[in-house]
Amino acid sequence: MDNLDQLVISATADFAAATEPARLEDAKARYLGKDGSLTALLKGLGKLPAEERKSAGAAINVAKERIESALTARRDALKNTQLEAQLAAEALDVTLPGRGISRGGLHPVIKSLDRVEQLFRSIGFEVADGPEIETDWHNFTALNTPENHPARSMHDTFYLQGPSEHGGKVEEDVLLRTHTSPVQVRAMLDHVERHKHLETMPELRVICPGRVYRVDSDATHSPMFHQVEGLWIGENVSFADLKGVVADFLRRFFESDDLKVRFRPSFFPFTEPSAEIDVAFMSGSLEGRWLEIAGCGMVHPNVLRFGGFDPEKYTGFAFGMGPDRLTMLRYGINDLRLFFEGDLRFLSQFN
Ligand code: 2NM
Repeated sequence: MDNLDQLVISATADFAAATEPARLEDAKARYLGKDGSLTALLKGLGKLPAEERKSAGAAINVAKERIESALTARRDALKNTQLEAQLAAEALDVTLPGRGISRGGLHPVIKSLDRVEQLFRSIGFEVADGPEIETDWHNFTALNTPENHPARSMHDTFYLQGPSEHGGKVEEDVLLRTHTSPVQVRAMLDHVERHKHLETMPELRVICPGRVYRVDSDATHSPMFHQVEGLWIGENVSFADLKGVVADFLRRFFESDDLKVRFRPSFFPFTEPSAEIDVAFMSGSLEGRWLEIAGCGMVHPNVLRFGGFDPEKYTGFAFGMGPDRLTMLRYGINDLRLFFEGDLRFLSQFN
């Protein structure tokens, strides 16, 4: 075997020993590179006698081509091995079943609101809604809230536009409603407008569920929370009616007949007299503890008048409660913030 055959065999063996592309290129350089052994032979051609040069050159070129084709074959082989490894690592089992599309569900507080609506509809109440951005008049003035009342301060209410002077007239403030009572003011005005041609108007029975806003944020207060308020106005509506309607509602809402309900004197600008409503469960982890659950009272004559009703002829009761709190009690939830974080691990438990 001559030198050239030796060189081809040794190059082919070196190429075979290279198991990654970079090593293969190193091996190539040893033969075909600037200082490679085959390149040295080509450079040596000039020193040969003229009559030997042609055949020696041809032989070297044959060897060069054999080395180059061995290199190309090894490059292809390495590329294939790499591709196969990648395909194996990233294999997709296209026969696996799909993950499916998960169905959305109702938020637990919305479920409570739906339940409250359903229970009040069953005793003849309508459900009303109104704007979340309210006028100062609907949110405070019509509800008999005095000018200096703390609820009207910037520390308690989100105002969207401060008072500004226009041609000497103070422009009306707008704010994020702090309760749903302004919806009831609108319901009163609307009711009176629709029935003013009658000697005696039909009764107004309405509940107003929705989002309300206050400047308050900690473990038990969220700047946005929910409220549902109820209102019943007629010719002979009494505090006894209020007690019956509320106690019956609470027993049906909590699906419990052994539920104690008590009315404790209190104060609200929009009702007189006013009361807090407490409940006590007779079983379960909260057994025997009085829990404040709602406020209520007989609608103040000034509020009736602002709503267009003659307080000499009509009386009414109103109440307001927090469906966030009702939901916590109903499901045994201990942190209000869970409702507003949007964590599916929490929310999906209710659907
Ligand atoms: C409460 C407590 C007591 C209330 C009053 C009215 C209106 F508009 F008729 F005057 N709506 N809701 C009311 C009364 C709300 O929430 C704690």
